[in-house]
Amino acid sequence: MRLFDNAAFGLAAALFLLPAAAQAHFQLIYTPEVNLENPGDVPLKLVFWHPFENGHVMDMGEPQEFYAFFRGEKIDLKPSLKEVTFEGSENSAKAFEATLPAKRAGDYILVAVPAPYYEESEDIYIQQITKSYVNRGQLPTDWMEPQGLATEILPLNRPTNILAGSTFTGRVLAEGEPVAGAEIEVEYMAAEPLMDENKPGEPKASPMPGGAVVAISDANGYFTFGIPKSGFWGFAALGSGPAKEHEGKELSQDAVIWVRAYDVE
Ligand SMILES: [Cu+2]
Repeated sequence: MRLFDNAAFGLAAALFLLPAAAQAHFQLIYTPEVNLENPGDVPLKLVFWHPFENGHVMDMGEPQEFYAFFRGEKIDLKPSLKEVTFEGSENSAKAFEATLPAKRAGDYILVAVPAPYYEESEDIYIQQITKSYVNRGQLPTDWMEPQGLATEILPLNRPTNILAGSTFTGRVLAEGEPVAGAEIEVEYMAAEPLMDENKPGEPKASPMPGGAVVAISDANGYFTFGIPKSGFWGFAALGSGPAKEHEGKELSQDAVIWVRAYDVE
């Protein structure tokens, strides 16, 4: 969802009770285990979804870019992309799977630049430039580095090792500069995808009664959010990117980051 900047659309949404309006879209780059001990191939899923609600799935276009950043170098993952059908609880949609070869120890920053998606209910395009993180061997190497993306959220806490009950701080950037006052939607991956079946697993949480959870970045682009529960948490800065138009329509170029929280046991 995004805040209505158009009163007519707000009214239309209220009249027709569009379910999409109450939910947050999130591009996923998902693998169940982000802390790896041994070298090997890591299976990945790219799904454009409403994972907090375990809701509607959107058809993804073929990603424009998909790579891992490792020790200062890009590993192109596009050749490993394979189209799959993700069967959500409400519908099925086009998604992708891929493989990350994680041979050496360190951080693998996964970056996906999807093709803009046309959202009919809002008559806009959405492009969620997404990052998620895998680490091998507990060795921190690259996670604190910006990736030079059109827009991105820079993590200030190690994204593969967040304590449930602590906080996550991020900084919203557009072309490397901080974005003040960005609207950031916060999402819990309530149902994690089942890797073999291309469908959601059992949800571990219910959707929020008030709809989207939202934070606003401060004057220097920072935001902090208390992580209440273990699992995967996503943050999406809406419209923080420099591109504002695609094929003659409004484009929301968003920055998405996923982090993994664990309980202290
Ligand atoms: Cu939506």
